[in-house]
Amino acid sequence: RQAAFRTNLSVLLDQVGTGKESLSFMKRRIRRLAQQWTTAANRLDVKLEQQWRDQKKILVHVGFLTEESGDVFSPKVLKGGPLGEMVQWADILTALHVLGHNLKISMSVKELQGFLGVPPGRGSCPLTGPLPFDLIYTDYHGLQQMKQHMGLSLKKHKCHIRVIDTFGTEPAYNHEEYATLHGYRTNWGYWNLNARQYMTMFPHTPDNSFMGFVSEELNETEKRSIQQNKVSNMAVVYGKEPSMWKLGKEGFLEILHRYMEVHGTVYYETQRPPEVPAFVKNHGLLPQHELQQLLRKAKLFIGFGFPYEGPAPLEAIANGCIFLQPKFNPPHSSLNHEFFRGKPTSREVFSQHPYAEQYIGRPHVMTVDFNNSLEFDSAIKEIMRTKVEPYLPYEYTCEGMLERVHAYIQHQDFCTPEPPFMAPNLTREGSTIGSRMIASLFVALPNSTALGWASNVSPPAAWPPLSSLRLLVSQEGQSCVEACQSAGFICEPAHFRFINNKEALLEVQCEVVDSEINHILPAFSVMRRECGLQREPLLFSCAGHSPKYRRLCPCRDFRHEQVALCRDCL
Ligand code: U2F
Repeated sequence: RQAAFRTNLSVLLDQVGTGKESLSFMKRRIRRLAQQWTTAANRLDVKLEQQWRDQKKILVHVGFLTEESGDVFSPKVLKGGPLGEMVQWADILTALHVLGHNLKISMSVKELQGFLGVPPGRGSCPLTGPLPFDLIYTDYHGLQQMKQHMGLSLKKHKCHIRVIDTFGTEPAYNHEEYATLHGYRTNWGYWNLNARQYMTMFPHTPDNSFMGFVSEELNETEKRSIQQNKVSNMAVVYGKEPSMWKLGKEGFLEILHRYMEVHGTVYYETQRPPEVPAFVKNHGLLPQHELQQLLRKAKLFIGFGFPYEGPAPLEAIANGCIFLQPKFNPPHSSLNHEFFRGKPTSREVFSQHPYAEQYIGRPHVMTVDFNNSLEFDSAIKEIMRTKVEPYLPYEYTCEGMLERVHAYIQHQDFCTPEPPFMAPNLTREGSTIGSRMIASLFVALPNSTALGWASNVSPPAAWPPLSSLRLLVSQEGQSCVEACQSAGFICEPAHFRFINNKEALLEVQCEVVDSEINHILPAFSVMRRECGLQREPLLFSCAGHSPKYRRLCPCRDFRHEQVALCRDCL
């Protein structure tokens, strides 16, 4: 069946259910953004020009909100607890509904069992028949619950699963045996999924798929009125929990207060939290729409280093604030910071909000060393005199999210075995390389004929399409994430299988070519003239790097403000 866009959200609102603050928060959000979703659906409908879209049967099982997982989030919704996850789930549900899919929503193990058709009960009772869904969106808690209640059949059906995973999972942590043998074992990873089945909140690592969420959009009139009503000396502090204000913040809060009126939205019960200085005008935790109103007046939204990578800075920038945040030197990661410890990634976080820093940047975002009071002082002054327009990257608009989720649903397929690989007849651009290594080697693969498939045979359908592939060799110690980025591309794990061959290594003049199980492969050691190909496709990793190795990297182009999609991806 063809999926048809839906603009009425009442069925969805009924499906979400009642009885918990988290559900009420999500429903309020869905209602508040309803108009925005409708406009976006109409626009995307026109943009896709009647393209056929399969209607999928989709189950959404929100594991972290189930009683069985302890649901620590719901009781904190009105008390300054994390809301980012709820923002994202509300938006995912809305996107799937608006795209016209056949949606079932489960927030308890009982509902999960009902939808899957497994008999209720505690033990592991395998699902015997076919899976009644094309796709299941869940999280790590939900995955664990499915394992407990679907038993062995989970393995058989796991290609249909998508895991909403805020901070991301790198391939080395995802491969059970490899993680266990090489020190990448955590409480979360080791599910042996294709790493692209993990879907993140920001485009952290291209090894995973970027799901995202949406932020409020403004029309031209609203933008103009916001710019006229900005109070140039008004700052709002990012941090709704008193603990986010501790940790020696007094110094720079004092400096900030010299120039600006400081506002906060810190949760409190009866008394003002002692962490919040007396000069701060604390509004208490605000409902989302009131926070937006506050941000519309403020000039500056300032982060103190925590929470990491939340939605609020995007909302602030969308409402015309400049986001000022601390640089982290050394970077924070699971190796040195409590918050990231045990998370299935070694990603290094160089500031409180790397997306804001890398993808948005000046004039909307300023990332400075907060320990350097001169630098901090001059940043404040610069912010007060800089005029900025409200800005929201396309990928965080409703249309951008619908477009991306639509593309994933129609094109990502982890169930059909990939066709046997045929070595492409790589055409090379640029001069002869000889025995000397060049910094980067681009290979254009313009069409199927150039890839060595006879012109009367259609090439295996690859998504993203092969036309987007650019082969590049990293520097020693550099990952493919960085190598592709520094050339203006993005690493595309789906393309690894096309470059994991001797032909791609042709110019390197390897003395030995081995095939091994290691997440930095394909790669080669310059010193030893040893080349290594990857033997385990699950370990293809954009993130992997190793000091003495140069990696072979499958990069691809990407759309402006829609990094998840290549030019020909729609
Ligand atoms: C992130 O979670 P947080 O909930 O701490 O992220 P924030 O960026 O602070 O904000 C989430 C939402 O809270 C709303 C605001 C955002 O949409 O509009 N809000 C509000 O309604 N009222 C207020 O007074 C203040 C904010 C991240 F998203 C999680 O994944 C992480 O677990 C967490 C820790 O790093 O950070």
